[in-house]
Amino acid sequence: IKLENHLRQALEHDEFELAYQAKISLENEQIIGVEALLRWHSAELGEVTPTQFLPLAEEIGLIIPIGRWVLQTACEQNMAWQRQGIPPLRMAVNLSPMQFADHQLVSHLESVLERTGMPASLLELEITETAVMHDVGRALELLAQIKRLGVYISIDDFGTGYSSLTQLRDLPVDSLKIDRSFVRDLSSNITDQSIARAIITMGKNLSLNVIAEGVETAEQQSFLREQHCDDMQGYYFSRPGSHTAFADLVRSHR
Ligand code: G
Ligand code: G
Ligand code: MN
Ligand code: NA
Repeated sequence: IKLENHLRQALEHDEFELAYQAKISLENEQIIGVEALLRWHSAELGEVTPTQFLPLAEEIGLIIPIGRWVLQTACEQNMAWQRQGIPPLRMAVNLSPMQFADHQLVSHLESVLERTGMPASLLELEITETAVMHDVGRALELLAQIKRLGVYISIDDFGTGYSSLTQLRDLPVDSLKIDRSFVRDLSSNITDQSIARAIITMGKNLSLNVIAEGVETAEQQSFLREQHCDDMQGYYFSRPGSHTAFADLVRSHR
């Protein structure tokens, strides 16, 4: 109850912030995009992590207004960076299952893009494999609508759900994000190596971009590069940081 009361006030008290983490090409180590990650600095509770409050936000429906704030803020920030001379980058935003089920999602996406002036091609939505596979029929229809806007779509936490090859073939998505749990022990665990290799091969065969998340070591990066994984994301290259820290990273990395 306590968490719920604070969470209900967090938006109006302006307690949310976005952290930004780079996505890197494995081929040339260029920054190819950025993911926005929600942070809650609660006046009463201190730092509360998304894993602590997102399930509750989802349960009580607050994820809808919070998710709208995230989308609007991320798009505004991306345009602000461009005005500061940062080259155009694709901005990824996470969508929870309830947001994905929201019938106003597409019209809301359209209005945020219009309001912020962000080109649809610079927006990426990350949707978990579980949310997509929960209702494949609806996902097919909704993803097709989102693609018609020109928005880029990724399947997050890939490998943890139960997609079949056939389902994946029919989904209008652009990218697979290999779940962090398969990357963590990549240097030592032969099973995880096989899984990562299988996802990369499958992605290639379906003409999908494949990105590995949670890359923390040079060994993990080398393995992924040898397997021709397209991109990576993780603490090894950069941790999520403030919008100023991210702008500095982009400038210093060129
Ligand atoms: O950034 P961190 O590792 O704490 O994120 C934990 C989880 O919270 C991840 O599963 C991530 O996808 C999710 N998450 C982070 N930001 C958002 C957001 O803005 N919206 C939604 N729906 N999930 C988010
Ligand atoms: O589920 P999703 O992929 O959206 O989760 C992203 C979360 O992963 C973010 O909360 C981010 O803070 C976290 N993260 C990003 N890079 C790394 C990493 O290299 N190691 C670990 N353990 N977590 C990471
Ligand atoms: Mn994500
Ligand atoms: Na993920």
